[in-house]
Amino acid sequence: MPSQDVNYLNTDRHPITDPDYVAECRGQLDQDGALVLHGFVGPDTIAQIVETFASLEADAYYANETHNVYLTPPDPSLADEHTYNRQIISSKGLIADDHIPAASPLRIIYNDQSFQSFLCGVLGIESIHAYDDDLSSINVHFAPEGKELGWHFDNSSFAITMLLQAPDAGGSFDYVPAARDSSSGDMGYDLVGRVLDGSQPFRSLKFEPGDLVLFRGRDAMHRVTPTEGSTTRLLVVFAFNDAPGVALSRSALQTFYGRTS
Ligand SMILES: O=C(O)CCC(=O)C(=O)O
Ligand SMILES: [Fe+2]
Repeated sequence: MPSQDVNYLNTDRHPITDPDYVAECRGQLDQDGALVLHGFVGPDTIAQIVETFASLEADAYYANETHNVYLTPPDPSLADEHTYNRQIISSKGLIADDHIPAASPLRIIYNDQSFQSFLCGVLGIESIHAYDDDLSSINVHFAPEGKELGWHFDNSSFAITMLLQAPDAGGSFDYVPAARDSSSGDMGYDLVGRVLDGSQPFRSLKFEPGDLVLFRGRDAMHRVTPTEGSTTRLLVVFAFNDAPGVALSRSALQTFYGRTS
């Protein structure tokens, strides 16, 4: 039986239930560390979502703290100037899962079985699960003029995002593939330091509203440059785990959302 929700997804262009298409996407993600599926959701649906979130912008939470690139607390045994302890600014805001309307197409897409099966196939995982807390699963990021997301590595091994509204300028997604190797515990201090000093070349990933982006952000160092102009950059992060029952700790929830429930 076809999923009732599938009409939000452009399955003509992206036949997500076709095993050959899944294999093609998986090959590209493995090769590049990133996969952009252009026009995954159509412009009418995107316009509908943007309209809803424009009125929610005032509720967005802006964490007013710096962080290191590893998103961990500083190590007092290392110097403040050590790459591990260098502090980065992230000023964008967000709306957490519990404030995403129940009827939002974002929630329907997130829960869509064919979408989740597609992600499993592309990511090479057995099963996929929402976060076991009220805040983490679907987040909408807001970057009005001047706001940014500084250089970092993600905690999760994969990230799934979709741009909802592009800024007039700025808001570039920049990345350095394999800047560290988390599986071997290699922190990549030399390379990370050069990136922070601005002396290391990086790539930029191009995507438009409605494009689905899959990204291995645990080892690729990445950032989003400040928004320029009066149009807010709006982006949804679909966060999943490959095991059930995973929740962010209370301290992580407090850091990312300013609250724990
Ligand atoms: O805004 C983006 O394009 C990337 C978001 C991101 O890197 C993150 O949420 O960790
Ligand atoms: Fe990230």
